[in-house]
Amino acid sequence: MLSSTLVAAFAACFSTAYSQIQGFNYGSTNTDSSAVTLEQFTNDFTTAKALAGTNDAFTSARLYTCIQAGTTNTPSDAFLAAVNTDTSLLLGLWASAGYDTPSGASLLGRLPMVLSDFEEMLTPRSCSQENIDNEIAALTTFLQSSNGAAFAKLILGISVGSEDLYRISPTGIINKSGVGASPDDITNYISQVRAAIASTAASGALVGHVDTWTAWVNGSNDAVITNSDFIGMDAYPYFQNTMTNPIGDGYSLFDAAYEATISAAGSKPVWVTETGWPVSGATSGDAVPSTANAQTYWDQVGCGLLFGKTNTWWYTLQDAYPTTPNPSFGVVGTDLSDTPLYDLSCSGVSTSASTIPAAQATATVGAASVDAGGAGNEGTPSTAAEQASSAPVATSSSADAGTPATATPSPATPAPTTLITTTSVLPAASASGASASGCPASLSGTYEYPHLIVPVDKDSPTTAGGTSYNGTFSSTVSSIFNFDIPEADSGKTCSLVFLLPSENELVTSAFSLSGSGGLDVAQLKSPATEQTSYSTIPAVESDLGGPTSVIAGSEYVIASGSCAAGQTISYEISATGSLALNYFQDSSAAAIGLYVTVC
Ligand SMILES: *[C@@H]1O[C@H](CO)[C@@H](O)[C@H](O)[C@H]1NC(C)=O
Ligand SMILES: *[C@@H]1O[C@H](CO)[C@@H](O)[C@H](O)[C@H]1NC(C)=O
Ligand SMILES: CC(=O)N[C@H]1CO[C@H](CO)[C@@H](O)[C@@H]1O
Repeated sequence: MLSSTLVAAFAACFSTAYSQIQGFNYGSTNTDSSAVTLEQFTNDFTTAKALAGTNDAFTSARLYTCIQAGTTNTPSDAFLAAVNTDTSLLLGLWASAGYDTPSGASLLGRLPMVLSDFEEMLTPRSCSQENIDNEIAALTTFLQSSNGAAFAKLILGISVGSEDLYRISPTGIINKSGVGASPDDITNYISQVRAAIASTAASGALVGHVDTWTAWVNGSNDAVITNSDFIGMDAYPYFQNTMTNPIGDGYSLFDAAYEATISAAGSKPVWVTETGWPVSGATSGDAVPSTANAQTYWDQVGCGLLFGKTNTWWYTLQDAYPTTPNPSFGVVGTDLSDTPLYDLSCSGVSTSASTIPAAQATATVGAASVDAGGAGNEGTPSTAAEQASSAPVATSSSADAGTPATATPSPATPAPTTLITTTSVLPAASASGASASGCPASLSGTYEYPHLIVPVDKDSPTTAGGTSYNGTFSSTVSSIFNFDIPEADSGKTCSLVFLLPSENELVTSAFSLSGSGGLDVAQLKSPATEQTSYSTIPAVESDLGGPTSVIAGSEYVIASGSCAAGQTISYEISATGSLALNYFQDSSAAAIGLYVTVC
């Protein structure tokens, strides 16, 4: 009953200011380890909504645990506070408590011991399971209370765990980030949570997981992606201290992490569950905490890239009560106040890329390129209890730090590449000065695939070809491709690429190719529909030309320019010469067909 319809409903409510959810992260304890009370949660949620400059857009809370601090499995007071203040929730269940072996002492009472007692002594007991049982008990108790129905309506998603996979990775271990959990554990707990809520008012809630971007792009964790309804990503350029990470690179580092995660997530939505820049604390690599830098990061990453475009829970409203941690990320200090430490209004911030230094130059990333670690972080909290409280965990950087996607190896066959650079073909909202060099032809980074392919036949001019999986180009048939360029690509560079692997590279696709000739590509003034026939092809906006000779084992970059974010862009491709090509458009294995790569 909740799921995406609810998300859509919420989005609609906030559309005056922002069309997606904005919120902050809320720990269960204060910096002195005391429990956050009902009154505090209530004041926090009320203050977040009233923050000067934000247009009342910060209406959501992400929690790390369902358990009220200091209790075994009493529901968090944040739940009632959310109901009372109409605050939407990304719930969290703490999923890392490790394993323990029963102490010999606890078995001594059984003397004399039998073999099974010794076996029990040696068998690790999952404390995490006990912990998840308590988390689930707290959640279901509140769902069954008199406030349960109102609470369920506020749930945007349920995250099973937080950065558990980061903590078992080399960088997490080097940085003593504390106990983590394996991908198997997380997927197991996800099933348990789904089963536990199935008969409650929250049945159908989106269930997923939150982790650092480095964990998401690690293929060994793919099962967690497969089993999640959403992907929560934490990323902190501040902590990427083995890379060049001054505030001037904050945007590009974040964007690279975000794009890599989106790429790894496939069809799953990626929500930004933690990011921010500290207002005070130690320097981390080149990253200097200050309110001025926190302001820059808010403006460029928050206002420029995230707010209104993707569900975002910023780190954070307040992390400095009663004492100030090092580093401290709060947009308010020790005193809770709706007057922030810096300007949150996004005023003077244009979302155009030109206001975002260095973004265009370095934002590309090889999604698959998480090699063994090497990079890492500092300042991460070391116990689960601390973690569940409020501290952000460092986002690790990977060893490929600074290696843009353009350096990723291209497919096996050495491919002749025709590069026809046109800077205006993918119309941009503004001339952003995007680099004219274009994006990689390979699909190793972010890319868009066509949402509609329509063949049209000159010999059958009034027949609507309808939707097709194939691209077909011959002396009589051409194909029209519609691409929906997401808002999120605003300010980026898009390249239109045509990929034709050699036959022996193909696994899940096939093509037939005969004759000789090239392709002629035209951008159309309006998108095609399933009813489009040869006689109703939309007018040509511009002729982009194309490769004069198409041969298998090639990648062609047809045109590059600023992404037409938020628009549907349509291209007609015809054959030249005697070329006849019919292929099954497919992005898995060896990708074949027409795509827009984004960088
Ligand atoms: C990748 O994930 C696996 C499973 O979570 C983990 O054991 C491994 O250390 C990770 N590798 C890196 C480089 O983070
Ligand atoms: C699509 O392409 C595949 C591979 O060449 C071919 O087997 C199939 O018949 C084509 N389908 C259509 C409708 O052209
Ligand atoms: C606190 C700590 O150990 N930080 C380390 C995290 O990992 C990186 C890279 O291995 C080190 O540079 C940090 O010193």
